[in-house]
Amino acid sequence: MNPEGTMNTTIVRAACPHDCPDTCALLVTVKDGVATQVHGDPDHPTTAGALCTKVARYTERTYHPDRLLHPMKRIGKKGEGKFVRISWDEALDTIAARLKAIAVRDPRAILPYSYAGTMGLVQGESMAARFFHRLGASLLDRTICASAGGAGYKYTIGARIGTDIEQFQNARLILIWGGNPIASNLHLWMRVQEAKRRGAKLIAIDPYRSLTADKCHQHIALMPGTDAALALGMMHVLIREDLIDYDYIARHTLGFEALKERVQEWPPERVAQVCGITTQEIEQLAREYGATARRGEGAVIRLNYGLQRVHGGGMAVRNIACLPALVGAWRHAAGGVQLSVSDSFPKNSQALQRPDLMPAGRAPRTINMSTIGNDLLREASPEFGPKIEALVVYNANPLAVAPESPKVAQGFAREDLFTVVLEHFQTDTADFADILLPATTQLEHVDVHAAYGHHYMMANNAAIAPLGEARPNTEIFRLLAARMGFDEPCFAESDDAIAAQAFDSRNVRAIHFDWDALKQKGWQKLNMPEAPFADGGFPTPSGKCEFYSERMKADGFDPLPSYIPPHESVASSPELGKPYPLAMISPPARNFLNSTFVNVKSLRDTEGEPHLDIHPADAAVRGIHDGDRVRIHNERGSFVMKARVTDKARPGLVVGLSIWWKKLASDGKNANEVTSQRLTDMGRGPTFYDVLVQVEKA
Ligand SMILES: Nc1nc2c(c(=O)[nH]1)N[C@H]1C(S)=C(S)[C@@H](COP(=O)(O)OP(=O)(O)OC[C@H]3O[C@@H](n4cnc5c(=O)[nH]c(N)nc54)[C@H](O)[C@@H]3O)O[C@H]1N2
Ligand SMILES: Nc1nc2c(c(=O)[nH]1)N[C@H]1C(S)=C(S)[C@@H](COP(=O)(O)OP(=O)(O)OC[C@H]3O[C@@H](n4cnc5c(=O)[nH]c(N)nc54)[C@H](O)[C@@H]3O)O[C@H]1N2
Ligand SMILES: [Mo]
Repeated sequence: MNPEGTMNTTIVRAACPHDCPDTCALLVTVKDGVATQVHGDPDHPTTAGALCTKVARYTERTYHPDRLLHPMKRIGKKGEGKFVRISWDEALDTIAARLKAIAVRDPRAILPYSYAGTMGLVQGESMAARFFHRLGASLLDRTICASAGGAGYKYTIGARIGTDIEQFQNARLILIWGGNPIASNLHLWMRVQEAKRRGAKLIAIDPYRSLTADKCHQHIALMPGTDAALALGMMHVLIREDLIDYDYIARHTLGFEALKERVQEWPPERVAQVCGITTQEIEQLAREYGATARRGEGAVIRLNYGLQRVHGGGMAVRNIACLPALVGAWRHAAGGVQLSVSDSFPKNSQALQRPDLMPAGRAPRTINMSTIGNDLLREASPEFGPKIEALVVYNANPLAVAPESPKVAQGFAREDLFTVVLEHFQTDTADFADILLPATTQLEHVDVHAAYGHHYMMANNAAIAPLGEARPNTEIFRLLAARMGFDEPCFAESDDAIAAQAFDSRNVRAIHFDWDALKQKGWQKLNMPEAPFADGGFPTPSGKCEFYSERMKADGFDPLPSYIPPHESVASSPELGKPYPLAMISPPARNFLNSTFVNVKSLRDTEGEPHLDIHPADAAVRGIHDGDRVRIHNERGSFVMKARVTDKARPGLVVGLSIWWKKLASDGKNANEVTSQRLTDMGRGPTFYDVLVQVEKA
């Protein structure tokens, strides 16, 4: 209350920190120091005043009774989740002492483990990265989400730059390929719907009739992991039927003649066989796509990451990224393809993360986050380097999200492993911590954001004071750095000082970047051309869209578009297909954000309990009825879900929307019990959707 006895109400400009393409502009209502509501900023063009159901409930998460509010140390067994409160001094002294003792022997035995719990450039990888670089810790290869597709896209296009979301309403044909924007990219979906109202046709390409596929005019339900073949088939038909743009091809592409020869091998009949769809679907798709571009109308592909979580995921994205150049779709601002636009932002990673602080003279060791299960169980060896002795986890929940969870849990349970977890909540991973530290949420700290689904630099002002004794990630690493004796000036920088270095304002795209101004306004659009490749200018070595890639050849890949079958499918691994005949995918649930929000009761209640969608034919032969509890299993493990018998899952496929907290499931397990640690063709990514299982009544 102010002296007059009325409430002090302010509106604070913030940004949504979550791993989602939309990176919304938020307006936080604060009454007497308490955040009471979070709204989408109506003035920010892509947020347009709308928020998803999760972030609309942000205050429920922030003030959740289970928030971690003070440091704790473990008293029970690893994984049991029993802790007692300790002081910050005791926590930091303990951590510094343990890390110092290990670093004296070999700092590479220490591993940071983080991902995108927050996408903030400050609370993500700034002070933390500086700390681990200076320490000489192992580097983490952050592959768990998008590295396969990113690699495939870059071979073809050069960088993750693509069609502006603000153009999608102007398209006439929209292919939603391996994505479910109603759940995972709501603000793109709003524009896609506007395009639909204006007469656009929407086609979903997805093994599952997702919420989005259900709302499209057409749904092509191919088998998981076969998209590369579909793109080859489309190119075959486009070239055969002369639906291509010779002028664009001649001026802005490389390797057309070789591509033409390659796609001869992929007539629709072969593609139909591989993908489990009809030749008509392939021909009609190619014809509509080619004809739309030929008419000079926007033919756009929203390509998402769902399709690259399989063995050939990198190649699939690479092939699809060839399509717009072949038909000249890039000429139209509402044509082309958007996978991610993250490379549009001139991020100043050097200043934020200071890789120059790494000790000279010894090559760093890199650990792939997607194989953490195996790597925690490895002994020291000349190839591997030292055994992992300490793990510092922040912005991530590997126990729930990393593949082959039984191995991950076994690794985290090692008695000789020292584990620190920085968290908001006592997650599945936190249960394994030796020291558990309370971190602030987005409402309690400062940050600056790039996006991967729009072109705005975003500011996040702190709306409220930290709850309890929670501290920002940056502050925790600042204090640890002091205890380790790191005295470089960068370890004393404030969060505002770090944010002010986030973008390179000498770069023409971020020429307007000024941290103080951004904090005031909340957002600022990058200076980007309306149609990024209308006149070519691809950021590849040749400056062209590379149908043929010399770099791929040098990296040991087929330099032309090809098809790499799944590690596990009935067709590609018939031996495995006998005991485990069903393909399983576990894509995002609408009410969760990966494993974040699973502990918010209202959202969990909306999602129901963990369920598995199975086709009526597959259910019938197993005697499974709707609502039965079923056990899903393979050689790696098993877990239980409630069956939903529905033709949303195509025959041969089961779908378990994810990612549940293991401890909030009836059997303490989730879909990652059965996923594998095998990697993608490119980018060393995980293959979450490349899994064979059997399902039976529990
Ligand atoms: N609500 C919500 N939003 C999210 C997330 C979340 O967990 N919940 N996660 C965020 C994160 S981290 C990411 S990376 C993004 C994007 O995450 P994506 O992985 O792109 O997820 P979705 O948009 O759900 O789209 C995945 C779709 O791909 C389909 N799919 C699976 N395998 C294949 C395949 O082999 N081929 C094809 N064509 N389709 C396939 C699935 O059935 C699903 O409908 O979403 C972000 N947004
Ligand atoms: N089976 C299956 N597994 C998957 C996927 C799938 O589709 N299926 N998707 C994969 C994908 S695309 C991704 S991106 C990964 C996601 O994996 P993660 O990046 O690990 O994502 P989350 O599960 O959301 O966990 C993030 C954690 O960070 C915490 N956090 C948030 N902000 C802060 C902060 O400021 N400080 C600290 N210290 N902590 C914070 C949150 O509380 C949360 O527990 O999962 C992958 N795993
Ligand atoms: Mo992701």
